[in-house]
Amino acid sequence: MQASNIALILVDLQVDFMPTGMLPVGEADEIIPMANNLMKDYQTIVATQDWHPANHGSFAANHPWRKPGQVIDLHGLQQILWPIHCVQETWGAEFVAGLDTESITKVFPKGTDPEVDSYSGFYDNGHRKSTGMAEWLKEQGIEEVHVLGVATDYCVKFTVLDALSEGFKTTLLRYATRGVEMAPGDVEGAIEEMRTAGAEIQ
Ligand code: VGL
Ligand code: ZN
Repeated sequence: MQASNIALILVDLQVDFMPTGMLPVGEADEIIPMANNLMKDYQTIVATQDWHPANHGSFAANHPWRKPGQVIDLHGLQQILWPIHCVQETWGAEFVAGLDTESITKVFPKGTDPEVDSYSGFYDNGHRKSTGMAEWLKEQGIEEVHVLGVATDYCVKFTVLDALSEGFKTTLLRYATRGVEMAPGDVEGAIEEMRTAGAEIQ
């Protein structure tokens, strides 16, 4: 059992990020049994849920003649365009069927504003709006977080970096993460960034 001031953060364990989903992350399904096992050891478990409206600006399909992987300026921020994924109220946005969702204490949706993406579970990519996760964790007396999920090089990375800047002692459960690896080395680079920022890597 982990101490009661330590929370487990599950990042985006949703249908669309699994190997058969709309934004597939290789071997992401391997995380599910690990997450179910780990959850038994924590009293506070939060899950982030990528939760986009259909008109979200991160979807290539919402920009004429653009395709996934291209980068555009979205209201002043560099935005990588993605396939349509995790649309609110659709199957793809659901947590993976085998995930023990009963054990999740609280869910934090993100990416709900069509004008700005949100990789981190704490803030949007412009760092303007909080999801309330940091405040909520602090209210519960949480001082340390352990992070797993997808994608190592996007939502996991930015969640870990924000956790550190919010003052949480932060561990990346690397074995229970999988990455997009759009370019070779992206996952390794993300892990080094997290380590440099002060995260412990397990
Ligand atoms: C993610 C790209 C777009 C992630 C979410 O969960 O890492 N990546 N939306
Ligand atoms: Zn997304």
